[in-house]
Amino acid sequence: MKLKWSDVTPEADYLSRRVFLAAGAASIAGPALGLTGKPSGLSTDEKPNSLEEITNYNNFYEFGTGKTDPAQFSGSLKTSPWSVRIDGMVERPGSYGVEDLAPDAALEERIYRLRCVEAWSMVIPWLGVPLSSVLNKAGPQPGAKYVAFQTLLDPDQMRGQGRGSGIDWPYREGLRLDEAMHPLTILATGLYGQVLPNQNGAPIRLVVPWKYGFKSIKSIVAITLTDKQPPTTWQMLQPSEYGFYANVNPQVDHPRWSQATERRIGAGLLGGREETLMFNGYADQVAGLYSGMDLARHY
Ligand SMILES: Nc1nc2c(c(=O)[nH]1)N[C@H]1C(S)=C(S)[C@@H](COP(=O)(O)O)O[C@H]1N2
Ligand SMILES: [Mo]
Repeated sequence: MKLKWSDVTPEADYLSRRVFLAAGAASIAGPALGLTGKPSGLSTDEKPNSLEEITNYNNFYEFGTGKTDPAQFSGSLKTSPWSVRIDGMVERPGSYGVEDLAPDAALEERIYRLRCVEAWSMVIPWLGVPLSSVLNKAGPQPGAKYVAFQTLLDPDQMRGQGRGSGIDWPYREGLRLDEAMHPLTILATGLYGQVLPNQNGAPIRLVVPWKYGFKSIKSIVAITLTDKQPPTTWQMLQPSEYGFYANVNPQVDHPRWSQATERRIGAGLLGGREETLMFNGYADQVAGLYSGMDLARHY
């Protein structure tokens, strides 16, 4: 299906929500392998969404643009063995196994708010490790300023990567190095005490809770340190609507809709909208990263 800009609107989101409700909660993919994570003071005390909500209302365009497509079609992704290439401006470039980057014994539980640019939100209990611990394994060189990430490119496993999708695959994202090293930024390999379901970005995905969800790239195969701001998928698609920074900001509207409020998934269609918080509620921790920057210009 060819992607149209008008597909990505709160209205489209509402329509796919109705499909979701009609379809009911599907079973989750992936083994229900018991994992535990050390509790973290960085977790929110808000009530997490249900496993059913977290695994059946997804954005993962590699498997289609509908919210239930990832749950339906991501079973074709083979997540083991899986390695991540870490290269560019690092002292120890190489191919690292997921189990070396995020050993089960090192996992922390991070219950984070997730705010999608489409103006819906969830609370998700991730299991993961600080991205800084992974980058330090490779050793950033002094000149490195940015970190670029890539998702797997394989149309045989990812049906949405077929021709005509309108996206220049693989999905790419990036962070400034100081954002990447921030303690809130994690690589997740699990959620709700189990291995990450494919639809949530197995086997390893980024989670940056103060930015719009599209920054939190799934199923990562490459991490590259560089001294130049890397091209990123949504900015390449529509730079007037999606920027490199993509910090959650209720004062800077999307050109086609307001970002002042959000709909919490699971609150029900009559649940009412909540106010969106600056930096998605993480301002105390991250506002300092952007002091002196015009956030309306660097959206
Ligand atoms: N590779 C890849 N990563 C992706 C996406 C995608 O389409 N492809 N969608 C993003 C968007 S828009 C959101 S909101 C989150 C959703 O994560 P979740 O499905 O685990 O809640 O994943 C992000 N990561
Ligand atoms: Mo999103």
